[in-house]
Amino acid sequence: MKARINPTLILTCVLFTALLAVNAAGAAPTARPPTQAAAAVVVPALLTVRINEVLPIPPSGGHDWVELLRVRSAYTLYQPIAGKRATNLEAAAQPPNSQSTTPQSTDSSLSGWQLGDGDGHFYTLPAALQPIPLGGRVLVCFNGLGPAADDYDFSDGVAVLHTGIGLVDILDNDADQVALYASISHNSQTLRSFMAYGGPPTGQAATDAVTAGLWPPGGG
Ligand SMILES: [Ca+2]
Ligand SMILES: [Ca+2]
Repeated sequence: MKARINPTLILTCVLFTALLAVNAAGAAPTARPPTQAAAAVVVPALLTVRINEVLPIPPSGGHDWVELLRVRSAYTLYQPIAGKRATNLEAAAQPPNSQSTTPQSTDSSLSGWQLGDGDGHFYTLPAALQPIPLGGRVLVCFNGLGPAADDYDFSDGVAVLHTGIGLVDILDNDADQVALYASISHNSQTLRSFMAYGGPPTGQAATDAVTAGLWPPGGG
C-alpha cells in the first residue's frame, strides 16, 4: 500500500543529497576476509541499518533530514576444513540470481525504532513502514508534515517519512548528533548507529555509542 504523497516534498528532501549531505561515520560493518588456513562459511545477511547521511543545514525552504540505509552484513565462521574459499563475502552472502533489494531475513521491520538528536528529540518510526529490503533507504524528513504524507513503499528503494509538528528541523546547524535505536529503550545494546558533527557528542547516546564501539572514546 502506498500512502499519498506530494512529489515536491520528496524532491525537497532528496535533491540536495549529493552536494550538502554529511557522511555518517562509525557504523559501517566490516567483513573480515578469510584466512588462508581456514575456509569461510558465510551466514546469510542479517538486519543492519545505519545512519547513512544527514542534512542539518537545508537550502532555503527545505528541512533537515536523515537517511537510513540497510546494508548487507555477513557473519563469517572460520572452519579448519576445506570448502571453497570465498573471495567476496558480500557476493557470497547473496543467493544466486536474487535481487539486491530482496529482503533476506524476517527481522527487517524498523517499526518502533527511534531516531533522535543530541537534545532529546526522538522520532519513532511508524508501524506502517514496510520491512526494509537490503540496500533499501529510509528518508526521515523533519518537516512537521506528519504521517499522512509518508511513503511506506520500498518498490523504488526508498521510503519517505515525515515527522510531526513537534519535530521540525531538530538538527542544530553548528553541532549536534544523530542516534538510531532499535527500541524505545535506549542503551548500548539497542543503539544501531550513531554520528556527531561540529564537536564531541554528549549525553546518554554518546555514552552508548562508545560502549557499543560505534564512536571512539573522547572522539569529536
Ligand atoms: Ca538544522
Ligand atoms: Ca538538535
